[in-house]
Amino acid sequence: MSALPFTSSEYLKRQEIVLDGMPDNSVLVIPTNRKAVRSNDVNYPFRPSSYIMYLCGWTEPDGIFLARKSSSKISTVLFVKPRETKSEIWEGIRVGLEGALDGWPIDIAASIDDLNAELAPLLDGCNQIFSINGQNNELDSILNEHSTVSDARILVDKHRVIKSDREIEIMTEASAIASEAHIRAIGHSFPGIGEWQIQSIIESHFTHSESQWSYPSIVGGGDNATILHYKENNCKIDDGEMVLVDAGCEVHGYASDITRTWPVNGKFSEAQREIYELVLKAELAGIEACQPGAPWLSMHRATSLVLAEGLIELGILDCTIQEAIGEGNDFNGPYRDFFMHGTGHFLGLDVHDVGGGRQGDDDPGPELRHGMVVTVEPGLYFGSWRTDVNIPSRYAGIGVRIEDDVLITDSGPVVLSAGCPKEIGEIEALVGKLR
Ligand SMILES: [Mn+2]
Repeated sequence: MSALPFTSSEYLKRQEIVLDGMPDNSVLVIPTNRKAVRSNDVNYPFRPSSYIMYLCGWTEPDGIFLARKSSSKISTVLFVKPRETKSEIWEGIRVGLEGALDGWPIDIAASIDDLNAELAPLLDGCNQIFSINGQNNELDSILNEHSTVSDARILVDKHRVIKSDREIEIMTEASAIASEAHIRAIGHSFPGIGEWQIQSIIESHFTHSESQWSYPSIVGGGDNATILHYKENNCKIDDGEMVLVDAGCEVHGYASDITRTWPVNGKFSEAQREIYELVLKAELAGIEACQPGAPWLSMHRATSLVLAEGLIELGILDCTIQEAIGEGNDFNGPYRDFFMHGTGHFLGLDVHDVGGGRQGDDDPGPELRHGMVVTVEPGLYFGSWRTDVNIPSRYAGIGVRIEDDVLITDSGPVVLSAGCPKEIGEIEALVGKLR
């Protein structure tokens, strides 16, 4: 038997609710991700498709989940690689057909090696096919020959965005592991530490906790903190500089996503403190805006108002709040020179999870609802290297982002990453103290 993260009945409920959205005599076909070659016979680490994990918990490479609805009845098939000792000696022991049938929430297991022959009778009599194109070329061509293929993601995404109690339990664990990793990184910091050394502290804690990163860790000291998707992690961080760490892990495929920023010498300078306190105030306002029934953009509006007002107070912007926010309240005014990304995104099986528009986009997005998990992550960035805008010398080289993972509930926001310190006093008390 397998040890899947969810009960069989939870998977069956997901299958049922997704197929509820399909017409009678239609079929849902969900391939997993392909293995990707790194060089010669070495592959990149395999990561299964979030959709196949969601629907049946399958994590081996080479899987296709199929669910057919005919006469309002659901039947499911999982195509897997059959057992084969000669390959298993090299690649590891497979679940195989018997194993899949025994441990996974499906009706029938079939060999993926016979896909063409096995698929034909299953597609017979189906008027509509829902699938995800571009994952598996062989599958795509078989399906396209049979009929036009509609995008399966819209059927699944609206359910994936609402998390069950068990999903929340797993995401709470992922947030706790990432919180502890950040605490260790803060506690081991010192002037002159390498960005890569902080990365190794963070990621070794992920591994130690039977987890792994959910996206490549960003560790940016000084000006590197002003590069939003900085990934080199190869500079030393000098005395007097801050470091921004954006790192999260995954548990059973579910992501956490946390950002903290701290001075490597353990003491915020006056200028660093001014920017940090402003971003923290914006983040708290953003979390407070995470209420059920609130429009998607309400978090972004809340953080933006605080940041725009603060930028004026600090003399960085010389205009009215209305001008800072932008003409016609478009939240596209000059405050965006220093806060150029969205306030958050959905979080789940994907770190930028399904469910709707990203904040800062024009898409008004969905309403927040009980069971959704979002990130709240305002920031301010004053890259000394910028040529597009005047960077006040007092703040040059400062980049601050603070990010937490927030569960929307009917009784208000619950911060899943609350174990990770972010108050100035807490951070100053922790830097270097675990060395
Ligand atoms: Mn994020």
